[in-house]
Amino acid sequence: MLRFTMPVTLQHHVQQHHGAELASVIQAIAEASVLIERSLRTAALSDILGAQGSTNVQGEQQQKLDVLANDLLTEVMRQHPAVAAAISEEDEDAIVFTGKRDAAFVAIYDPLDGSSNIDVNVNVGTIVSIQRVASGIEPTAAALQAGSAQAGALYVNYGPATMLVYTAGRGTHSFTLSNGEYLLSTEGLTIPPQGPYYSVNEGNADDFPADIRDYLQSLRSGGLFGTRYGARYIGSFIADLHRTLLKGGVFLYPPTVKAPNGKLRLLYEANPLAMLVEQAGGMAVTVPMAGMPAERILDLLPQALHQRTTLAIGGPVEIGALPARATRHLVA
Ligand code: AHM
Ligand code: MG
Repeated sequence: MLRFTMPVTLQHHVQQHHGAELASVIQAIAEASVLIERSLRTAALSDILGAQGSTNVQGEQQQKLDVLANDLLTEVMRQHPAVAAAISEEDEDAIVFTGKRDAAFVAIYDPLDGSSNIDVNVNVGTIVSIQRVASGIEPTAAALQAGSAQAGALYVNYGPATMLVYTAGRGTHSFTLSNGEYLLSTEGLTIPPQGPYYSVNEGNADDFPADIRDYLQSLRSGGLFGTRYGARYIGSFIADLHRTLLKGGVFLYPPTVKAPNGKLRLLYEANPLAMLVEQAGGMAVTVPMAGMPAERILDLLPQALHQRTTLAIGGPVEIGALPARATRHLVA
């Protein structure tokens, strides 16, 4: 006999497990992402592809869709009574909303990650970290708490299907956009302990620390685990991470000569994804130059909103096998 089960909506899921206030913030972000998704779907038809002609605080060229996604998310956050401030990768300073002294959260986001891939119709994503504002704390100080204090984190992967993956500290759960609504796909995602792929920009390999080059070589040759790893690199963090979360393996952005502290941003990219991956049984650590100890991403105390970090993130087997200097106080 066929049984019909009601699909579980995102809002219902968050509300049931984490309360109404956080649920309404996550739901508002989800609604903004639906509008971003619509713009992406028709961008090639409506003159919103291509460069805006401006650069952001990171000195990167902004795409029109970067600006559109940023404006949209910021407006939605401004209107939400529980959000005290918006902190965006695209804006130099925090946007602190007036008249919301008791608001419980700050929203920290990369509105459209991987936007250099938009013009070639490759996945892009929205990433959001939600920090709690303790009473008497300025919103900017709340944003500079360690990643381990995050109330929640989510990303939206705009792909053949649009998926939203969130955690609020009790597992990592995925939802698929269907007729304007996110419906539960998988409750309690678990990253495979070991996977078939490594993901890194190998064009930078000559710059990597020698022991990281050796590590990658031993994944390729099968010398490390007796099985040869394949390479996958899209160049959109969310697309690379979504695959890593589902299929297993490891994503790395090690230090390079051009980016000695890594390229990815701690607040907008590394922290939210570290929480999502840890909640799914994975790990996320820094990849310092040889001789320096690695640290758990979620333990880092941010010094600045736009701080960058090196990153290795993925399954416990691959992260645990990183060169010893990089994991010595993390692995028993
Ligand atoms: P963005 O936030 O400006 O779009 O840049 C971040 C992107 C990530 O999506 C991706 O993982 C990384 O940059 C790729 O960098 P590279 O081209 O150096 O490999
Ligand atoms: Mg970006």
